[in-house]
Amino acid sequence: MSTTSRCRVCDGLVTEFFDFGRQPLSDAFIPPTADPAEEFFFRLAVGVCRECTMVQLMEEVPRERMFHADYPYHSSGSLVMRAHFEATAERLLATELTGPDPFIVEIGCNDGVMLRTVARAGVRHLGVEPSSGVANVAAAHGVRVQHSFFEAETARAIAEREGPADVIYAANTLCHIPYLGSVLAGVTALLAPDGVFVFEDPYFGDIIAQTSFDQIYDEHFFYFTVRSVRAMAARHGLELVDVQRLPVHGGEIRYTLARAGTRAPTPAVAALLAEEDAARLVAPDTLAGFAARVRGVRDELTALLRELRARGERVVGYGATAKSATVLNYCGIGPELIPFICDSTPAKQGRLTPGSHIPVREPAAFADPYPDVAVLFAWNHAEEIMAKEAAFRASGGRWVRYVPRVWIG
Ligand code: DWN
Ligand code: SAH
Ligand code: ZN
Repeated sequence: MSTTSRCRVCDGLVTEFFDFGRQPLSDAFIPPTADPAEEFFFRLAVGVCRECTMVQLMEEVPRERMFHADYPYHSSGSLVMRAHFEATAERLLATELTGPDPFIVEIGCNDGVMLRTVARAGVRHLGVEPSSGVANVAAAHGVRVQHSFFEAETARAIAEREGPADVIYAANTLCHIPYLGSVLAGVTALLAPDGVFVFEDPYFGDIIAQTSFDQIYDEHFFYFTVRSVRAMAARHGLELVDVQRLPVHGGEIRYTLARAGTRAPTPAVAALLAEEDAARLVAPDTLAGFAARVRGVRDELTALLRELRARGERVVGYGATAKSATVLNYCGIGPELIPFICDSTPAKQGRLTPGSHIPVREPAAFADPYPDVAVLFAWNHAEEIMAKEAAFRASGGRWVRYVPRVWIG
């Protein structure tokens, strides 16, 4: 075990600041009949590059183990996210895709949640999506999709075949790609001279502010900040020209990159940089404080669940998220504390959560009968889920949340 590694962006020295220990693949829900000895584990630890400030995992999981035909996450599973991506598409159509025969490429289009709107508008588009199960769903919705990993070669081939892209877009995908240099080389090969590369991912500033340590798992290789993204862009002749904070998925930033010198950066870029500096986001004492709070959440959450069990209360989980893998495995929570988790994703139902082996059941099981307490693992969808399940609280049920702190009510 090494507490340093090399930065995947600049080759500088990365210093570890938290080790979650042995963790499974966050989206590898296993059949109850599977041989537990076959489950894949790796060391989940996170560090910061002392050269370019990029926060990243210390160890990388091979991409084919995570993104394949059976990748279970369907982006359209949340109404709020559907509305978010519809609005995103409408905005791009109205601002960047207004020229003659505009072209947009999406990296990681999943089930086509964003591109469906673009396709309906009749605008030329291409989704690049390696997980063929979700890619086929996108295609069924009229989205043009190519089953591959976006990287330099893929991008060059698209540019040759279809010409330059006015917009390259990625949501919750760029942070999943350790080989970022290859992706950015691809972006510069494919982007039109005055085009934009727009991407949105969880913001490290929000992870620190809310102690949302469950954002850290195998698929999330990078944890971006304005400073680290600006430095990464500059290495590829790109410039960070806009940043916008987004409320989705627990706090994200949408970054807009353009070829250096083609667009004037908005004041939001300097403003957020100054905010990050004032917060000393990646300073050793900030990271040590985060680490101490993570241990605190673990201790409080496990103490609460044990107390509830001792009192004979019925506890279930809600939302078998990828994020929950880190919480469950790091805290050592299994079916003895949470007998099952409800989730609306058919591909997760009837299976067991990775590493912690908690059965996943359909949402109908939640009310059959209502438990005393439900742990909300999909805390980023709290409003949507609590509204949908309003009858649970009305029946006397209580929710448990653990972001930004352990809370029951
Ligand atoms: O970055 C990623 C994000 C975009 O999606 C991927 N690496 C994997 C995945 O992460 P996640 O699983 O943590 O995402 P969500 O969106 O927090 O997952 C929500 C889960 O909760 C899904 O399994 C669906 C389920 N759900 C539900 O059962 N009822 C969600 C809603 C809104 C509901 O009403
Ligand atoms: N954009 C969607 C999907 C996010 S999940 C949303 O915001 O909800 C991350 C997606 O990235 C998965 O569908 C995964 O298959 C895809 N992905 C991972 N590596 C990729 C790569 N190199 N190129 C394109 N897509 C990739
Ligand atoms: Zn670096």
